Amino acid sequence: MLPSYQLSQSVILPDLNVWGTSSGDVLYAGDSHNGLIGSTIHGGDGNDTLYGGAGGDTLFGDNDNDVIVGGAGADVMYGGSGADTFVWNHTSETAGGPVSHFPPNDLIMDFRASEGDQIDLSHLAKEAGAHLNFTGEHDPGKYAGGPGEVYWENSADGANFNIFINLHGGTHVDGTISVNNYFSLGDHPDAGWFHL
Ligand SMILES: [Ca+2]
Ligand SMILES: [Ca+2]
Repeated sequence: MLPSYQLSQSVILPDLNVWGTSSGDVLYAGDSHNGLIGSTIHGGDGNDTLYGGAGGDTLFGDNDNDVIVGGAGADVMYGGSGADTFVWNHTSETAGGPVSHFPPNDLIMDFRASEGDQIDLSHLAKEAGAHLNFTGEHDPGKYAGGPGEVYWENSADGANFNIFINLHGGTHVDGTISVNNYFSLGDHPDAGWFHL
């Protein structure tokens, strides 16, 4: 049985399981075990802000409008109900880089555009030296992207949308984020999914 703690606001503990309260919390995963083991954080009710640690964390916003920042490591994120925002501050936080490489990518499990969920990549503009722009579905005949391009394609098994971030143009993909398509109900990534 892993330790579990009930937290009030803005508490940092090196724990593996963190539960927020029924109001809006700011919760940070600890980097215990040198970040090799990720944490599990539940925001609970209220508009919560969740920060993952260095490891591969499992983050649940739960009810209401949450902000979820996985940080480093391959994180698995659930926004829960409400308009949730998934934030990346640097392409290195996307963990996977090109999707064919290990470790696996960050994964949003329950993205619902209809609830107002958003993927916030606006902090990557500085890294790119320019604003990012969404260019839609990847054209398989086109191997090189332009600078600042964000585009998507279906994963080989059809379960996920893989979203690619190409900061500087050319064939090198700087970051990859995956979104499970179970809740998309035939929808696919479009410009409205992103804050760029
Ligand atoms: Ca919440
Ligand atoms: Ca993390």
